[in-house]
Amino acid sequence: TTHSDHATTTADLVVVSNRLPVDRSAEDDDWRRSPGGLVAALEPVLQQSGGAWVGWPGQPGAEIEPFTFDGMALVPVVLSEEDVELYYEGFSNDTIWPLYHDVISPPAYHREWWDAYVRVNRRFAEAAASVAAEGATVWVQDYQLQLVPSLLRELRPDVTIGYFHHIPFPAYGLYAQLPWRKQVLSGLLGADVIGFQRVADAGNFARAVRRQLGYETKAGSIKVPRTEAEGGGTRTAIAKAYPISIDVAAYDELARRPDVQARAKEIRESLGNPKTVLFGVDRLDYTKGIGHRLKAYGELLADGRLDVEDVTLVQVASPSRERVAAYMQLRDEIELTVGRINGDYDTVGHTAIRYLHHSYPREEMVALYLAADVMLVTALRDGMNLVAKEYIASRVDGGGVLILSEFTGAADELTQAVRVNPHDIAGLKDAITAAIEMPEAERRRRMRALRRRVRDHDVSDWSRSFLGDLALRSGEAATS
Ligand code: GDG
Repeated sequence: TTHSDHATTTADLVVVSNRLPVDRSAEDDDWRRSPGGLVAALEPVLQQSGGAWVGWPGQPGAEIEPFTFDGMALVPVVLSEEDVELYYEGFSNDTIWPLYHDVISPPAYHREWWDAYVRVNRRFAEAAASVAAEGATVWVQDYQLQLVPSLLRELRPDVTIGYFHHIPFPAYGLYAQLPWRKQVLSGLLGADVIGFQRVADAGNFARAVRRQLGYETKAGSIKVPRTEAEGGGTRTAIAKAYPISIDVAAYDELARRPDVQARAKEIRESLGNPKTVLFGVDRLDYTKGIGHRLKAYGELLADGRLDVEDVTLVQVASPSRERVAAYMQLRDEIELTVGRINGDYDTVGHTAIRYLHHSYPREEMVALYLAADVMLVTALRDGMNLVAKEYIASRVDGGGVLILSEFTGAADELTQAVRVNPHDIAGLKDAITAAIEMPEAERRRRMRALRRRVRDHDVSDWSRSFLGDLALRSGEAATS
């Protein structure tokens, strides 16, 4: 066979994502498992099946041989400085990301970025092809790798291919802007199962396929013409929603730890024990609606509906994509706004906004969740939003109120949250005051329902359900 040439070992299950699930420590050069739910969900599955993970190790230019980590075979893909700039920062994060998030920031279309995207996607597909065993299952993750499914299918018609899209898939009228709209759809359609966060995302995708490629789609089944090499005729690809979740048990366990609970108390004390702590935590990204949140909060202080002696907003903005111009500009805007609000309303003993442009360990995040009376998730568009689910999973005390934007994937599931349209500043202000004043019984009733939902759908259910559907497809392919 052609596919055992490049790698000494092959795997029956291969995950492909832009980043490998490890980071290299600056101190001792050792690999550490990256934080995050995807790794937590897939690691046990890969360990059990002797699986492999293909991805970029995070250092430009680094040529690293495949190695084993925690029972997984890790297969590094090389990205040069230029690849990072054109494929990753350019096409992925300055074309696809803003376009797929409803053009909150204008997407840039550059042919050199597209060329790099094609080139790098081919490299990922080749790496996956070289490590996949005969008849293996390959699971491709996210918008940086939309061409990998079809490129891989060309190289390896024997493998079953899944793709999961972590971000929104936009409405047709926006998607149609993309100069390479047909190529991207055909790239995705190389997969047997194409997973989305929301039913609406799967619907937007199917509509784009109908309009751009003219393929027949019916309730998420898409008839895709086979190439001559595949024997002609058609095959069926499935486009369906698989809402992602978090490692609920891990958050539950952390939130019950006495040291974490003591830290939550300490956080409130260090803020001067305000009556109410409002909390937001986001990557510093223009999709997260941080500016809208600050505007509403600033106006509530200006109106005298909130008093800085009683309320503090803690905003963690973790550094993100700092070399992309739109992110530099966003940081300037947010920090100007925070500075203005604090300058206007702070007293010597109390601050309106405790702004933190840092990343924190998960323990500290959970302590912050426990310290927060009201959690603010005001994204203008978000595939899912895991912060909302983490807050709920951390509230082992049954307290806390979640304010949740209706433009997040999470809003489809978390129906007992206080729902907001972040563009409606008056409505957002009313929601914040309603959350602060919400009677204890209602708070607890809502949180109970939210906790039930999150507990019943954790991230291992997500991967099990996706891989289960993929296994059904591979069974059908074998019998057809
Ligand atoms: C994409 C989609 C979809 C943030 N700051 C710190 C920190 N975080 C963690 C959060 C959470 C994660 O990062 C962020 O996840 P989100 O889902 O909120 O947002 P994106 O990063 O945009 O993720 C999104 C997701 O993929 C999964 O499919 O839900 O819609 O955009 O886990 O806790 N974690 C730590 N310190 C920080 O300072 N430890």
